Amino acid sequence: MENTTIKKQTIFSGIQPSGQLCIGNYLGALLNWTKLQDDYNCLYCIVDMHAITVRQNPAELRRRSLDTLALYLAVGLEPEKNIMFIQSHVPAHAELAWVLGCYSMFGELSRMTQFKEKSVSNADNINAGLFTYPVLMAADILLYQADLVPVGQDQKQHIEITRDIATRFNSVYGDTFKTPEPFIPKEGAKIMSLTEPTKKMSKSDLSGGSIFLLDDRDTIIRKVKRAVTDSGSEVRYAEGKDGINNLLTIYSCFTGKTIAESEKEFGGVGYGDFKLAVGEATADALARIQSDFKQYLSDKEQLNGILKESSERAAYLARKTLSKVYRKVGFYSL
Ligand code: ATP
Ligand code: LTN
Repeated sequence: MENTTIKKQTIFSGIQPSGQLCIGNYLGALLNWTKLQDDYNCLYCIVDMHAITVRQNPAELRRRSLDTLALYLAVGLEPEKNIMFIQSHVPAHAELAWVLGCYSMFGELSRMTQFKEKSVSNADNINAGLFTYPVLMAADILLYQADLVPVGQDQKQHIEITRDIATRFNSVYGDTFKTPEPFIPKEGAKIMSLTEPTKKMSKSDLSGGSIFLLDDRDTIIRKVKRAVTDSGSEVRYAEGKDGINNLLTIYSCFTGKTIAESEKEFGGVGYGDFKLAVGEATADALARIQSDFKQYLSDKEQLNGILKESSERAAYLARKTLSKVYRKVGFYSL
């Protein structure tokens, strides 16, 4: 009989342990990761080296790295199906980043939106790491010959530059890297801040605009109640209604209903009652994640075991690509 076995494609993605994960990270990235784990070879990284492009408290960074793994597990990523590891545990990421830096152009890095935005929000620390951030991200992805990269909308530009770097390298040295595709959810790709609905929600915003995955029920309901909306009264998805559009998106992501169904459900209902429903749906969805998180976090030995085994598997795969790259660029080997 003909061999019909199809090799599974590879997925790589990562989240910075730069704060408590928020529902933007969950709906834009993590939720998709859980859906992909059965059909792909998946590597999910905790990118601590990216996190230090912004000043971090060392003790907190250490703690959050482990919290992030516990959250990966709590949202349903199974250790048997996914390689979940910490970036700094696999030195090949830094090693490939150096090489790729020599094939990345100053001009293209200067055009990155995230660099421009973070240069404004961290004006006192516009360091070289912030500038070369996309090069390290390209190394993360290209090391594993990833086919798909599930991320939120904001990372699309970084996947594009990854593709450009890969293509440039391949054109000089012959086929070396696979060029990856972004995988962005239809709904939830860009969850906006509750207090400034024209800005993306982010885990490092501590001003009340972000709902964190570990926020308790009352906090979630209070934050949604205070969410900025418009002066109208109709729960409808429309231009100029950024706040309501965002709440409708959050509601539909957490309940599995479409935007149209949600609009219908709240026809004739005031903003106050609608906000309460959004808060409750969010809190309900997060309650299970929170109780699983506590359980996973209480077993540090299990978490360390997962990290150790995963980083060994990742290092093995990464080394194969790195050796090929070193050979191609002409590094002498013993
Ligand atoms: P920071 O505030 O520290 O810059 P962040 O909240 O932007 O962090 P990242 O670690 O940069 O989070 O991103 C992790 C993943 O979450 C990425 O795939 C990113 O695209 C996605 N993501 C981040 N914010 C949102 C959002 N508001 N809506 C949808 N996806 C998001
Ligand atoms: N830059 C990403 C985090 C990240 C990443 C990656 C995502 C680092 N390396 C590789 C996908 C693939 C961000 O979300 N800010």
